[in-house]
Amino acid sequence: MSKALEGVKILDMTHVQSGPTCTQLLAWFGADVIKIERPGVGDATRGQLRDIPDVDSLYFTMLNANKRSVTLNTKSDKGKEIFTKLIEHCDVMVENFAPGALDRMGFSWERIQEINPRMIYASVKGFGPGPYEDCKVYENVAQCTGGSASTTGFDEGPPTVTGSQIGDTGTGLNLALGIVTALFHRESSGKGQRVECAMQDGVLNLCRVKLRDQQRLAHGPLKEYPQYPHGTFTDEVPRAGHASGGGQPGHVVKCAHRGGPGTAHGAHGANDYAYVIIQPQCWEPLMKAIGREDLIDDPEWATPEARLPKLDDCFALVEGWTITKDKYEVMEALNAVNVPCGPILSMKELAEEQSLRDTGTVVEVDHPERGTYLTVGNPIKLSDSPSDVDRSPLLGEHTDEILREIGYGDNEIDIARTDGAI
Ligand code: CAO
Repeated sequence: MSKALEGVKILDMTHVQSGPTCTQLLAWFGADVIKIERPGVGDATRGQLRDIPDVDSLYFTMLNANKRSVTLNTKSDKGKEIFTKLIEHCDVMVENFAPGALDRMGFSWERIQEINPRMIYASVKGFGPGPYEDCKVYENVAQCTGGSASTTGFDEGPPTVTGSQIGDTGTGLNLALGIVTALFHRESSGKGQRVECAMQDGVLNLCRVKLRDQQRLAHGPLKEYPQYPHGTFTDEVPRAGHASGGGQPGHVVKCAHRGGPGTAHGAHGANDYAYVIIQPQCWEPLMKAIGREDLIDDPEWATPEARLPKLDDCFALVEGWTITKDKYEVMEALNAVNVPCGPILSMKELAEEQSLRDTGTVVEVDHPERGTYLTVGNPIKLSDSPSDVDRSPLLGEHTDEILREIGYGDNEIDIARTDGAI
C-alpha cells in the first residue's frame, strides 16, 4: 500500500510548534519533508526543556518525526543559491517565522512564484491583516486573543489557558488542510497559491460556541451556564467552569479512588473524576443507575426545564453515587445504559493505555541519542494509506544527501560547508 502523499516534496522552514505540527502531519502521510535549519543552531526547540543533556528535547522529537534535516544559512549568498534550487525542487514551502522574515531573506511570494510557479507557499502567523499583523505570537497569546482564555475557567477566577495546544497545533492542522486543498486545486489550475493561517483565527474558529453564546446573550441569560439562575450576566460571555458548551448539560463529578478508600491509594487522587452528560432521554436510566427511581417522574426533576435552574443540585445527586465508584466503573455502568460520560484521564494513564498503542495514536520510537521515547502518532486513520512514525532527524543529518539529490557534487558540498552556508 502506498502512502497518500508519497511524491509530494515539502520545503519545511518551520520552527517551534505550529508549523512543525503541520509538516509532521504531511510527513506521516508520506510527504518528503525537508526541514531547513540554521547551521549549528537548528530549531530552537531542539534545546528547549531538555530532559537529557545535549540530546534533542522531546519537544523537538515529538514535532519533527519522519522529516529530513538540512542545515542551511539562507542569508548567505551560497545558501540563497541552494535555497533557490530547493524551491525549484519542491511542491510546497511552509514557514512560520515572525512576519516579514522570508521577505527580508529575499524570498517574497512574488520571487517564489518566479522561481517555481507551481509552488504552494503556506504560512502561519499570529494574526491576519489588521492592527496586530506585525506581532510575534506564541501559543498562549493566541489562546488569549482568540477568545479561549476569556471563556475558560471559573467565574470567580482569572482567564485560563488550556493544556491543549489549540493555537499552535490547531493552526497547524488548518494549514495542513489548506496545503492539501491547494495541491488538489493545482491538479486542475497547474499553478501554486498562497495559503495563510492566523493563530487568532484558528482559536476563534475553535471557540465558535462562545461566539454563538455572545449573540444569545442579547436575548436573555445563558441558562446552561453555572451563573444561572444565581449570578448575574454582563454583556460578555462569562467563564462557564465545567458546564457543557452543547445543548445537553454536563459536569465533572468526583469519583472514588481506584482500589477504594482504606487501601494504599486511599487518598482522593487529582484525577479521580468523571464527566457526565444528561440527555433528556437518559434521565430515567441515570436515575435507575444511581438508585433514585423516585425522581424519574417527579415533576420537580423529570424534565430538562425543571432541572435547568438547579443543575448544581442535579449533579450533586449524581456525584452522591459516582463517589462510591471509581471513574472506570462509572464509565462502564453509565455507558451500559447509554448515558454519555468519560473518565478524566491523566497523561500517565494515557501513556500507559494499550488501546492507544494498538491504534498507533501513541507510538514508541527509537532514537540514536535518546533511546526509546513515546510520541503521538497520526490521529487521522486512512483505510488504504499507512502512516508510520519514524524518529526525528538529528541536526543536519540529511544535508549531504539532499544536496546531492538537487544536483550538487561532493566538491561543491565541501565548498558550501567551508563557506558556512551548510
Ligand atoms: N538561515 C538564516 N537565518 C534564518 C534561518 C536560516 N536557516 N532560519 C531562520 N532564520 C532567521 C529568520 O530569517 C529571522 O531573521 P530576521 O529577524 O532577521 O528576519 C530569525 O532567524 C528569527 O526568526 P523569528 O523572528 O521568527 O524567531 P523568534 O524566535 O524571534 O520568534 C516566534 C519566534 C514563534 C514568536 C515567531 O517566529 C512568530 O511569531 N511566528 C509566527 C507565529 C507562530 O508560528 N507562532 C507559533 C510559535 S509556537 O508557540
